[in-house]
Amino acid sequence: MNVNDLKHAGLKKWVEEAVALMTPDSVEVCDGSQAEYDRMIQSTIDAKLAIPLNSSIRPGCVLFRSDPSDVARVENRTYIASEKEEDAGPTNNWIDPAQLKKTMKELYSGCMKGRTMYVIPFSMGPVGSDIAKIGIEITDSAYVVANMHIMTRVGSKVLDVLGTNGEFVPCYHSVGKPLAAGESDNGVWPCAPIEHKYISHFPETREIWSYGSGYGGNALLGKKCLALRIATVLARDEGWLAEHMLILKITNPEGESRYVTGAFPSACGKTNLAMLIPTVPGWKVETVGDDIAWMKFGKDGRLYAINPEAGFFGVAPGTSMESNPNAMHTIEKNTIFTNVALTEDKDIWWEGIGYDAPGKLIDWNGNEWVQDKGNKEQKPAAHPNARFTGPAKQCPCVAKEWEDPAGVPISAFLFGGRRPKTIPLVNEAKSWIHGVFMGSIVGSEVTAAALDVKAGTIRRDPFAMLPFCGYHMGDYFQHWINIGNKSTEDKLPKIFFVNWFRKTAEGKWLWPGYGENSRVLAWIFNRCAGKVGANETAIGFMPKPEDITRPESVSEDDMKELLTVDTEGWKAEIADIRANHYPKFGDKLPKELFAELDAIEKRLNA
Ligand code: TSX
Ligand code: MN
Repeated sequence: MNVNDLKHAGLKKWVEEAVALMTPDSVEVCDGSQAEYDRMIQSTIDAKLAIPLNSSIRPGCVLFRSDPSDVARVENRTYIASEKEEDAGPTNNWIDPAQLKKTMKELYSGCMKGRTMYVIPFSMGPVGSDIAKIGIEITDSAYVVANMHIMTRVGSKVLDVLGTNGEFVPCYHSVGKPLAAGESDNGVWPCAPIEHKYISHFPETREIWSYGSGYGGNALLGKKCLALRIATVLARDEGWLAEHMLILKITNPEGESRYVTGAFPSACGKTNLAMLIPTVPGWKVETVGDDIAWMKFGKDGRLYAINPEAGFFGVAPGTSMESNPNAMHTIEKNTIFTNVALTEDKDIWWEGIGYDAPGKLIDWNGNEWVQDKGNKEQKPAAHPNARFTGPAKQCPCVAKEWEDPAGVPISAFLFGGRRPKTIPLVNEAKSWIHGVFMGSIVGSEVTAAALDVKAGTIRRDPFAMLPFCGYHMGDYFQHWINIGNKSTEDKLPKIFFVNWFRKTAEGKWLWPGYGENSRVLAWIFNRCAGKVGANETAIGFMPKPEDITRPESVSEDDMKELLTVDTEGWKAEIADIRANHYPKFGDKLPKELFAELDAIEKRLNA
């Protein structure tokens, strides 16, 4: 489709301005068809950026290897450019929007020379859903177009909903690597050096400008940029929630279903939980979403969630038939792999895939790689942040209502993190504000891989939203408190804190995790259904020992340790929050949260 065929005058004008600024050789408006997807993939194969995988093992799949400098989101180059610095808050990078636009316009000037500009109309959420939002991404990357086809709903049907004057979030993206006449990428992943990369958000004008990176969250602008950073601002202003949460459907042996959402910091196995296979007989878990939930109040006063995405952009290393068979089946076909290793028979391999590397591989840098299990220093064959992009509809456990435009009614919010000590297996909030407190203190143990903080300390990531909130985190906590005042406690989701990662003093896992987590989900389900009691403790409601069935591998003593209040540990936790965590948010930290802290401390001392 041609720019002149665009019926939306505002959209047409915006595209024409971009063309004048970025001077591409040609412009294409994306229609979202399979033929278009195939053309995008073929063009990246022709440019030697993509390698087709073995069609008898992995039909419709390709492998990309990025530039070694362009392998992950770049938080230090991610900006919230609000009019006032105070509105971005202390946990976001801020630049004056006028100044940032001036800098970026210079970078955008002529940046698409030698390339095609693709105009991608996309819907976050089922097309036409009341909860969905439309974005238009302008990009010079066929890799981005192909990924957006999987991760969002793209094309003409979106333009139909947009009509002649509908609202959209304008998103600029360029890899920042113009081509000379006759030049091709020829096997070199295009991107700009780090100091020219900008992932910019303009919350007041609801715009996204991204430059210099072709990777994931930096380039697929519907995901972290629109569905989280811009959407949090819309949600604050319009009274709903845009959250970094998975969405699960749980069905009990009687056939009754409930839906829960959950927020976890990175490396807690959120995608594994989203696709969990229960070990408790008769229970079923299905997936509605694995990363983002948008929730609005229905007329009945309950919160309804949609998954704004249409695919999974998951971390490959560690994904195996053991840890997540449903993810493994999802990515058997029609999947884009980025920075995984390539086998001799043109299949994929990564660390933690569950079997040894078969023969000689090509690693994510494009070099020959032979597994040497005796060598602890060996560099991994797949980048630790290597990804798969797979369609949600291919997931064997995707819930039938995953695309329901009305969303699914939410019974519970889960918060969690990797906490080797103190935090029990499960703990239910006593009230909405207590639950907001739980969300605000989410954190995970720092692993040896992160060099900035001492291993063994807790890195706080409130609501798992620290890198994804488009405004001041203190105001975000207040928004959560306000949401609680828009309905009644019987209709609001119950809030739970879970911890699959408790260890003994000797460093042994206390809880087997994975499918066994269904025992905890069953208790949560039954709490929501009013079918089970609880012990009221200083930190919240906890299961009575007889109400959570014990996995075979867990001793009675270990079960007790998982489910008792560590009073001394909690006192230290409270002191850490008071001294080190809450002060980060300054005056904007709602006083209700300090009051909650005082109340819990008082109960612990009673
Ligand atoms: O994803 C995980 N989940 C959630 C699953 C639904 N992981 C992997 C985290 C890294 C992404 C887990 N790791 C979980 C978990 O519940 N628990 C653990 C810790 C653990 C690891 C290995 C064992 C037990 C616990 N092995 C044995 O007990 C034999
Ligand atoms: Mn995420």
